[in-house]
Parts: sequence; structure tokens; C-alpha cells
Amino acid sequence: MALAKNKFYITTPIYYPSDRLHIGHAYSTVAADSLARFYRLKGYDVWFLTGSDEHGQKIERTARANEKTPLEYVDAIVATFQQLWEKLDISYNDFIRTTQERHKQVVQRIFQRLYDNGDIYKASYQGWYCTPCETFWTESRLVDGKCPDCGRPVELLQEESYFFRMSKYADRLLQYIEEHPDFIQPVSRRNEMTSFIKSGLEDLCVSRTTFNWGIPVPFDEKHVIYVWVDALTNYVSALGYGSADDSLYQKFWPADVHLVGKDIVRFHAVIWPIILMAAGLPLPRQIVGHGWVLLDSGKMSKSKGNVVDPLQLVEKYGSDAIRYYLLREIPFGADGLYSEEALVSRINQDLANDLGNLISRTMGMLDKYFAGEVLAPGALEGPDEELIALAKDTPLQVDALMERRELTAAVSALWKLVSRANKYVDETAPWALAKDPARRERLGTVLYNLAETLRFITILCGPFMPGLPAKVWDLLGIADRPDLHTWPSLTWGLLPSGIRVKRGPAIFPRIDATAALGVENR
Ligand code: ME8
Repeated sequence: MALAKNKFYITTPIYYPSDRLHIGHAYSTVAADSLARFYRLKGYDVWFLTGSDEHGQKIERTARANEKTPLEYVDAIVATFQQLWEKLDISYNDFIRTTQERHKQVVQRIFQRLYDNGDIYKASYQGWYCTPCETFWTESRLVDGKCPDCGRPVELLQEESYFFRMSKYADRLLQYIEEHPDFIQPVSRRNEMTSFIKSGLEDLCVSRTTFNWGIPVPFDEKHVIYVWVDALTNYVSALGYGSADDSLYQKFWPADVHLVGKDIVRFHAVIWPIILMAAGLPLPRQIVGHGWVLLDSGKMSKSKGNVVDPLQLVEKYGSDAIRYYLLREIPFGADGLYSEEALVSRINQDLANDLGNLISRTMGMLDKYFAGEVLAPGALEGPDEELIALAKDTPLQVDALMERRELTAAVSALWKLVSRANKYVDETAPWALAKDPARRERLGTVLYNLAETLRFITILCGPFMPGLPAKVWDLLGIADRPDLHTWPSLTWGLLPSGIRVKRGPAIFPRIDATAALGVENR
């Protein structure tokens, strides 16, 4: 019997189609995609979900301001999401829209179940609502009368509403968090959540009557279901939970990682687990809260006019470069600053100088000295052992760091191997060996070691820069050897001798910073 493969289910937040996405949203999705691709590389059966969160008062108002129906409005914006993900090489398996019938049914079913179990009750609500954040606040949590999350004005709500007995589950959730130290990552976010829960959970208002753009409460159609309850349910509705074919749910739930920005960890680490507990479903294994991509001028916002459009950046610099930059420059888990200057400098330094040169020097020397042929390696000498040891160890390091969700550190570990290989070129000076016919075998060994190191680097770069491998395999002459592109093939020495490499155009051309950034940016 074939062994069942390990499974890995990862999700991104489903973004609001109230506006086009900016570089911060792209950051979340790129990070999730890199994890998804990494686990695929390791042979896991991966399910990667993204989508759009289309209901709620914010969308309804934005659509009206644009003189469109909500659905017309979101249809156009969701198309731009999908276009962006295609350009950024996002390998999602499914895209869920909360306006889809498959989603609505599951939300209603779960809501009904919570009601039937006595965890949802009707009462009159009086309190404050932040529409941009779609969040309820009690008076005591407001800061200077404004939303404590985004600082914008809140609106007084007085409605008859349904409430969810969150308070009843607070102790169970705290205990769960304590017993599962990896549940909320990084640790700083876990601590924030524990103190948030300890400060007292109030029952959550989970329905609204003052607007229509949402999923009706199944037993009281005057009410629409609170948009966060609707949105969070996407993670199981997309798997067909409770439907005639729930095979994806059976296979992939519970999720292995819900990757989200730190601003919405609270919804994922408090409200969502309690909904699941109340519905009798297993909890996700992990919520990873990453930091924010900030600009010199602060957080990106339309009103400040400082929104960075990822689509334009991809057109200008390419998907691999943008992905690399985001993962490398913003320390994963913490906040980091975005600037186009830093992006160009990373491209020129890390990609053009370090990796690009390693590739072109290796191919160039093989071409020049051996007409492109990779010779079988001979005895090891000098720095060979050190290079090989690092090449063998790097997959282990990258693996351990990815398991700990330390994406930036994983990319840095990989770049240590790139640097070590460049240093190896300087140490072994193949151009000097080439002058001495007696050292031909040594030259062959040095170039074999470089080509094999490059194979390791390329395999490990794939999850972060998915466009790169095909280009390198073509240059290395092993495009038709998929067995040499895999995780299990990260065994030193599998690169066969006798293959023919070729020179090609620079994979990462240097960017002329003055031209790229323009005068106003300098
Ligand atoms: O919150 N830096 O959607 P949203 C890093 N629909 N990440 C950023 C960012 C920045 N400057 N700005 C946004 C919602 N993000 C809900 C989610 S999930 C069931 C429902 C990312 O369109 C980050 O992941 O406001 C953040 O959590 C998400 O976009 C918010 O996207």
C-alpha cells in the first residue's frame, strides 16, 4: 500500500475588495506562497487557499460611492487580485469568494448550529463600530473616542442583534493556547493574545440589521451575519465542509497555517477558534502573525496617497526580484520599511552581484575551459570540503527555519551558501588553474563543485523565486532531468558529469539606479 503523503494546508487572509491591493497585501500572499511551495518541494500534499472577503458595510458603502452595485464593484476589483497573483507567481489551489453559494451555505449552517446549541442569543446592542476595520468596540476600549486599532472615528450603533457567547469559551481557549505553544506565532503575538483574553472576553455581536450586503441569518432574515464570522468561515467552506463532497475538508482540515498580518491575529486567534470550539470542529494548528510593511511616511493609506502598487513593481523589476526583496528585507514577524531604493540595491547586490555573477561565472568558465562540459570531479583539495559541507548543511538549515516560520532567516541562510560559493571561486582561482595543463583535473573538480552547488542553490531558491529554476536548469543542461530538481536530490554529487552547460543572458541584469528611481526619488 502506498504511504499517504503528509499534508499541509495554508491560507492567506481573504482581502477586502474595497480597493486594489498594495504591496503590504502582496507581502502576506508571497510569504504564504513561499511556504506552500516549500512544502510541495518537500513532497507534502499541499492545499493553498486565498480569496476575497466581499460582504460588509465598508464594501456596500464603497460600491455606492462608486455608483455600482456591491457585486458589480467587487467583481471588477477581484479580477485585479487574480491578475496580481498571476503576475507574482502565486500558486494557490483555490480562490474563495465569500459571495459564492458554496460559502454562504456553510456560513449559514455553522451559524444555525451555534444557535441551536444555545451559543447565539438575541439582545439589544448599544456600542461603537469601526467600519473600516469592521469591528465592534465597547466604550472602555476606545482611545480618545476613536478606534483603538486604526485611530479612525467610530459610529454609535443601537440595534437588536444576535450575540455569540464568546465569554463562555475564554478559559478553554486560554488552556488550549497554553497547551499548544506553537498555536500562535511569533511568541510576542501569543503574549498579546493571552493578555487580551485575560482582560476579559465579552460576548460578540454577530448580526446587523442596518444594511443588507451580507449573508442572512438563516432563522431571522432581517439580520445579516457579522462580516468577520462570515469571512473566517472561508477556511472551511472552501474545503466543502458539510457539503455532499467534503473530501477536501476530510483531507486537509485542520489548517496547518493561517498566515495573517498582525492587525488581524486577534480575529484568528480568538474569535475563529471559539467559533470552531462551539461548532465542535478541530482548531487550526497555527496562526502566524507577520509584521507590517511600512513606508517612511508611515502605514500605507489611500488618503495619504502613499500606496505602493505591486503590479507596477512587478512590471518594472519582475516577480522573483520583488518576492526576494520582500522576504529578505522585511524581517519576518517584525515590521520593516519598504523603499524602492532598497529594492534596487537588493537587486543589484544580492541578485545581480551575488547570485547572478555566480551563475554567469560558473557557466562562462565551463564554456571557456571545457567547451561547456562538466567533468567528473577528482580528489578534493583546499576549500572543497568546506564548500561541500555547507552545501549539504544548507537544506537542513533552511528546512529548520521554514518549520519555525523564520522566512527571512531561511533566505539569509541560503545566501550564505551563495557567498561561500563566490568566495570559493576567488580562493580556487580557476583562471590561474586554466593556465597550467597539469591542473586540468583540478580545474574540472572546481567547476564541478560550483555547478553542483548551483544546483543546490537553485532547488532551494524555488519556493522564494519560482521563476529562477527553469532558467538555471536550462543553462546547466538539466532541464530534462526533473529528478535532479527535487528535495530528495539534495544529495551531493548527483549532478552527472558529461552534461553540457551554456552561457546565457544575465538572469538578474543590474538596474541603473538613477534611471530606475528617477530624480524625484533621489
Ligand atoms: O483584514 N503590511 O482584509 P484586508 C503587511 N478581509 N501586511 C499588510 C499590510 C501592510 N502594510 N496591509 C495589509 C482583512 N496587509 C479581512 C481579512 S481573513 C478571514 C479576513 C495584509 O484587505 C495583512 O495580512 O484589510 C493584513 O492582515 C491583511 O493584509 C488585511 O487585508
